[in-house]
Amino acid sequence: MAYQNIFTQVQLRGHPEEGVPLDHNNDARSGILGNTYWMGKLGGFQLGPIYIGKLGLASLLCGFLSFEIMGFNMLASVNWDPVQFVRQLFWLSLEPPPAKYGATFFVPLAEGGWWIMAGGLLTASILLWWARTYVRAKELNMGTHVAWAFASAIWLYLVLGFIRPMMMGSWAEAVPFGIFPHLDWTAAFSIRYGNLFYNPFHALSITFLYGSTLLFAMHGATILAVGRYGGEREIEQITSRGTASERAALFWRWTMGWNATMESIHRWAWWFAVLTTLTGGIGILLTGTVVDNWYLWAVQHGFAQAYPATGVVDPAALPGAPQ
Ligand code: 07D
Repeated sequence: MAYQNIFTQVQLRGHPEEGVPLDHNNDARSGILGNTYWMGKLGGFQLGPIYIGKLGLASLLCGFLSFEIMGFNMLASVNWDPVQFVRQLFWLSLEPPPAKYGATFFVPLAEGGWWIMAGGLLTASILLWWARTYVRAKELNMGTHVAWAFASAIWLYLVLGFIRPMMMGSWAEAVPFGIFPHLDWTAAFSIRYGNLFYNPFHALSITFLYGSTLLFAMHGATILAVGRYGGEREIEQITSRGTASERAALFWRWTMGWNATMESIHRWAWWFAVLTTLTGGIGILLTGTVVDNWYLWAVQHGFAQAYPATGVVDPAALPGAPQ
């Protein structure tokens, strides 16, 4: 008989798992929606119960409206031609108001008013979804770690689309809605502010982004490697000797002299993920507000070299140039 653990490719079809009951009647969760073999290949084979509730419904509604505003504006931009809409979809855009409108909320719809509306609804949708992750965790007597990690991503989103544009006094600084347009915006932003690679917070954000993937790979691989000893029961093995956890810890002490614990590795992962967007948001907030050109900033602080004199004058370095 083979040893089975939660990683073993066996799909038990028994009584459906309804989840713990809540201790009040305000429980808006659905019943079990079904199960499929293919979902079971990726994770749990059971679909549902799902909890929509008031926050979830309001969030989905705002998200849907925002998505529709973006879609219809893009459709209008190709003269309501559905074929061109599909062909050009990746290039289509809903742009924020131009600089002449500054940071006012009163902008004609066709000149960025729709962008403000779509952005406001998207923000409402995201914040309502955040509240949902917080409230659901509380209802289950869990910690709120997921909600706070999500909040870090929302911080970067808000800096990019709202806080920094308001500080710069112009909606035109914000990101357009569109697949390639938002990527073009990213490249243009980097060039406009003197190459984002010289922004130390961008570097920090990349460190944590890449670091997250590395840590995730190391932890995932470690647990899979000791799965045959029940390594998936990682937390309960922290204090038990002779277990999968002890092997996993010894492996890392052998190969790099030190090991995270079964608890601390999850804190490492949480912090790396959270710091990606936390440092990223700081970097974007400083751009154009405190630092106008990251390359010149880096030269000034001695970690980039000045280009040899070419006779070409950098207009940004001239006295009286806008800072
Ligand atoms: C963006 C925010 C949270 C998201 C939320 C979700 C919806 C869904 C759906 C309506 C991801 C909202 C949900 C909207 C709506 C419907 C259907 C999280 C986000 C709440 N960079 N770069 C980063 C690298 C360069 C630039 C971060 C690498 C160039 C700009 C990261 C390279 C240029 C910005 C990173 C590289 C440039 C960044 C993002 C290499 C020009 C940012 C972290 C190897 C291309 C952002 C400080 C993240 C930032 C950012 C990586 C190069 C520009 C670490 C690896 C030099 C303008 N870059 N980058 O998790 O924080 O994003 O910068 O070349 O704003 Mg960069």
